[in-house]
Amino acid sequence: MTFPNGESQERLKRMEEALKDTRRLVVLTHDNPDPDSVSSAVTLAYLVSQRLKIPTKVKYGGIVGRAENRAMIRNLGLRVSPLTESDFKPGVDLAVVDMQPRTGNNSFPRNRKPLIVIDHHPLRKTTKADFLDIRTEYGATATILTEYLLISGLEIPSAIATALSYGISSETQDLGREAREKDIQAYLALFPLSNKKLLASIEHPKLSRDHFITLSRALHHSFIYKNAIATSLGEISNPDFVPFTADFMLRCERITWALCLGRYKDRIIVSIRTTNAKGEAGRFLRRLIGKRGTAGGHGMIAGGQIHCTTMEHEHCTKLEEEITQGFLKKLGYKDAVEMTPLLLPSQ
Ligand SMILES: [Mn+2]
Repeated sequence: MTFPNGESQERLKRMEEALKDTRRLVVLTHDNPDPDSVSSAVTLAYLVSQRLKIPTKVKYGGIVGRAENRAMIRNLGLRVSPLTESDFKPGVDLAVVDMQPRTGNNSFPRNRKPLIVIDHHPLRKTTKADFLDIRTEYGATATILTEYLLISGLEIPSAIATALSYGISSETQDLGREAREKDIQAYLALFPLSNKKLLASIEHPKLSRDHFITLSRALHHSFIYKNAIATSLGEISNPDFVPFTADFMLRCERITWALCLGRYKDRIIVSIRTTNAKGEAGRFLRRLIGKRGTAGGHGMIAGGQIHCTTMEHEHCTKLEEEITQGFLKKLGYKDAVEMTPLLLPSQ
């Protein structure tokens, strides 16, 4: 099997045709971007600015919270910045990566249509674009962008190769979660071009004291029932603590489903993780949250949010209990079950 195959060649051509009248481009990631979306966005910006000479900026909504993601941007000198109102002014075309508008996890304006959408999440009915490249069979959006980059014939800067390697490895937990042959091939193509020292500095960053405080809270507020674990973090200073905690708790022995909830600004952030490759976590969480908010994801990972009219403690606690009970019910534990603390007093 050749990598990349002719399909990406064809798609790159069509993408460039879609950009023929573009004078300026903004590439938008999802809110609180992860390494997959950041590396995909900077690679798209590099392709467009180098090949078509179109001035291109990478923008994100929310914050970059996770220490690894901050290290990635800082140590690789990636040019990404928070979104401002003026990014959406007329005359600027918009591209989105690793997300689709109107799914609740991004700040794409409702009155605009993106020129380009490149993503590996399932296509939503509402998604429209001049150029659409959705590949759900890929473990990472960064793999799609790696194919474009390899086909473009452009020189591959070490910072971009390193960013994409980390994008693929973190999205797939070192190629173990939802990674397919394409992801492995992309990673292997990038590996010789990546800066190993910088890669290590991204994977093992210093952690804030806040991180340890939240970790302690997570441990004390985790409850188990059979193969399920649920954690309520309460108020958090950094939305990325929620997916981080869900990943971490899933490592507990015998646990195959993890739910984590955290209160951030005007919403409750929800993450689901499962070790079940057929878990359909995205659909699971969309049904669990229902009309209370929005959610998305894929086979083994999913994220969502519940917008709250009030963040009053009682109200949030009640909502969180509802979600936790719903989580257990969807796993087949029909009656209201009693969960036990993860940290039982030592015997
Ligand atoms: Mn992704």
